[in-house]
Amino acid sequence: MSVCGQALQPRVATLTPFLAADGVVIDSGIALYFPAPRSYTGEDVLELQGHGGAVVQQQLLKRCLTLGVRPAEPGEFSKRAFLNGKLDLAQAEGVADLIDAATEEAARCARRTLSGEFSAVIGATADRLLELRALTEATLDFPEEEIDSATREDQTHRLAQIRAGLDDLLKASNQGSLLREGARVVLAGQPNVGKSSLLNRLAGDDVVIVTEIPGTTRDAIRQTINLRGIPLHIIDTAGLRETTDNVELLGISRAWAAIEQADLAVLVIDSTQGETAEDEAIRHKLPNGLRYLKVYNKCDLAQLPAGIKMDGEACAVVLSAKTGAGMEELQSALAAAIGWQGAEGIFMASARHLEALRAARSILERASTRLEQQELFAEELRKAHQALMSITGTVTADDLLGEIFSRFCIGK
Ligand SMILES: Nc1nc2c(ncn2[C@@H]2O[C@H](COP(=O)(O)OP(=O)(O)O)[C@@H](O)[C@H]2O)c(=O)[nH]1
Ligand SMILES: [Mg+2]
Repeated sequence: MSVCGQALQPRVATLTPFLAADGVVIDSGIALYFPAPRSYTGEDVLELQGHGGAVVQQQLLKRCLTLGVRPAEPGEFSKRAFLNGKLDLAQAEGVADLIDAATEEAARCARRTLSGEFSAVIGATADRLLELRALTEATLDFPEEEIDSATREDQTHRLAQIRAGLDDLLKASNQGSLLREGARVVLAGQPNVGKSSLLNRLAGDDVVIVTEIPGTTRDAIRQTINLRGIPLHIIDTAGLRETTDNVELLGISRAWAAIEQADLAVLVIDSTQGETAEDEAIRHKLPNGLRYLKVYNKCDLAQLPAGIKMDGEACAVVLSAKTGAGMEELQSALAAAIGWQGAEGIFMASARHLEALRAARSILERASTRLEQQELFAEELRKAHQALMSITGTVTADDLLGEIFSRFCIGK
């Protein structure tokens, strides 16, 4: 408070000069004092809001440092809030997600986690698991043959319910991780089919050079677009063909490297030619298990109607990158192909949350085969319960905390 030269009323914004040690005014601004425990971290917090600017801010910071404070580490405020019980772990991670959110939908989703909705659902599942644990541990004192069939049925029923709940939770969390991480979509195909034109059309901008000369695109070019709130990382590649041009060959090997790492390949085909033997050869060379979507481009030239069409078992999109016909349908098809089901009721789960949810699910799967050995069954339930509780941080190792909070930016 000596910086402000006056006592501050709790939680009232006070206009005050900020004073150097010799009483000279460094800046003037707003001081806000939050006495513990009613602050973000649960500790005493003083906020000084100055005019900013590199020099004045440095002077003020220096002055505060001489008074015995030190700069916070990345995530230290949220870590303290967690340690003081102001936030649980999933909520604290929601803070980082909110800051990092790349789209409005991602931000909305992170706010829901921050508000505790995700924790509440995890907590409810953990509670049901705890009840089942209690029920099971109570039977442990009896010899195996004395557990009546009603108890056994009750256990089976409860376990099935918990497992179904976990499945739903995983589904909702998987969607959240799509919102956070996005998906990598690679545009692949022969030269000159219109891959670069399609990227430009999707990005709504001239990101890539388009010419009628086959082999124009040499490098893999990345561009992130917002597809219904999901960050879609689109990679345009060199056309795949036999060539002796060294630069083009390098481009083609980069194209295959990008395809290896993609979540989805968009196979662009020139609809004036239809799917040729070369297109088929590219399709057969795709990595096993990689999902792909066929796009028949240049429908304006081929005089085909734009839209979704059935192409054997799968659906394909007929469009024109030049006129924009069929682009709406392409967006829907892309969203479906990467597994997007809409932003309703989903949670922003981190890789750590997903891992814990999957662990709990597989432990419970194993538990369902152990009903005949109640002691083993009880042990599996305990492990699954622990996995769930690690999400909200009720049971967490110290080194994990360091790892989580170091991802934050400084000052949060
Ligand atoms: N009429 C028509 N021309 C197109 C369409 N898409 C691309 N082109 C043309 O096809 C040529 C090759 O396009 P480009 O995007 O460079 O193909 P890439 O080699 O697959 O990247 C260019 O002259 C484009 O203007 C389309 O939908 N309709
Ligand atoms: Mg190109």
